Amino acid sequence: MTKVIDAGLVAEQNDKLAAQVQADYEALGGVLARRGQDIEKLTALAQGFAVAVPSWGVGTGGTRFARFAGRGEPRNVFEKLEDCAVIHQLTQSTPTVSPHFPWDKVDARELRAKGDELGLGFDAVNSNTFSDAIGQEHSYKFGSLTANNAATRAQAVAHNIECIEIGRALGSKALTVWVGDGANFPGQHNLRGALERYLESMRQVYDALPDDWNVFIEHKLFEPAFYATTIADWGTSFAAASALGPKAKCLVDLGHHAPNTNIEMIVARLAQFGKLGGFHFNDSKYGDDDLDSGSINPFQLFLVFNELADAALRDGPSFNPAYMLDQSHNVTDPIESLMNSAVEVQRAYIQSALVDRAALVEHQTNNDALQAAATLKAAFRTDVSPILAMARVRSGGAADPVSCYRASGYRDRVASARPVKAGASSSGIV
Ligand code: RM4
Ligand code: MN
Ligand code: MN
Repeated sequence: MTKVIDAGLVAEQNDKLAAQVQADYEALGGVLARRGQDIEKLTALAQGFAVAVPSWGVGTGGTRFARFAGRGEPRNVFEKLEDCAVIHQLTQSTPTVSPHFPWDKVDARELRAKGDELGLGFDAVNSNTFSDAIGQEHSYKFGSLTANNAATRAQAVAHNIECIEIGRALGSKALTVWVGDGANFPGQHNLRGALERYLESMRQVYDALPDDWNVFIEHKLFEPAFYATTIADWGTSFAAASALGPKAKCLVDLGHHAPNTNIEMIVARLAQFGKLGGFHFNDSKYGDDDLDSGSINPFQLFLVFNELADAALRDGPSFNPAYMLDQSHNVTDPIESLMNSAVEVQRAYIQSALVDRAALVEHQTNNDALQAAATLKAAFRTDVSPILAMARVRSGGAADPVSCYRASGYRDRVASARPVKAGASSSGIV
């Protein structure tokens, strides 16, 4: 397996921090022992945690106003995988990549071989019928799976089925479908008719799923449809997933809700009814901001994981939602942002494991709202960084991923090896 960052450099960087990591770990171990918690178990949990990296996240994103290209951005999916391998090597928590088609379209066997070479697998494949690909016959300007034009719908269905085929070749087990379909004006289309067409199209995609596959339906409140988005909310997503059948589940992208929506409650509802397929983790202040996970509202991320911990206890191993990041980076080095985000999601996972569930149940039973809330806060306030650092070091990663990455000079190296492509896109997501 090719190591993208020199293993000697990682070991050297870790050595410099070893005494500090050990001291912090022992101190936290003492605090947790007084609370009756075994730090070793938590470290093992952290080592078992994994979240997929979005292939599109390692490029610089952009907005509809402009895209400011980053140095050494990957120019194709093979280079994207190399960047993803850096993230996994240093964090030891992102062993898979979630690819997007047609953006990442190449020979699937070559792509899988590149993944194997770098020690990376493939998570859910994402289809794209929200923009037109070069040479495509029918435009998605007025919709894809919901389009009025039957040939456009058929083309969108065929693309999703092709994504399943590529995913099979990559060893993936799920297809994520997000469509921007909707209306920008009242009256532009029939609200019910659009959803009927969506279901008819998705039925064909569903029927093409292998037995051991899932399709994840991703809802989003608005954008690019600013008046009415066909799959705008978890209710519509749930109705669609229920209508399609057991292989269809709902995907919660944390940025796809109105501000202040109680997302953890949506998570609890979907889990209760067996329809929680997975996540796109990110953070937001206003809309689909695609900011780094935990950068704006880490308490919300913790509360989401608190519901996941509860569902895992109730439902056992059958409860197994897919974890993916979905972010766009405009002002940071995407590798650094994705490493930080993986760590933040892992942090919320470990904090949720710290919740004293017996005490919480007792406070709930006694209607002791103050102590119930304090029980959650006690877990959230615990700085589990020493556990995360120790987990990384034990798994062969970096005690401090960002400083190790900077010390490696990877960005400078790829900046000279990957000169900016002439005519590279100047706006929008790449
Ligand atoms: C959408 C949605 C999808 C992602 C695209 C790039 O807003 O989050 O998951 O594939 O953006
Ligand atoms: Mn998403
Ligand atoms: Mn989004």
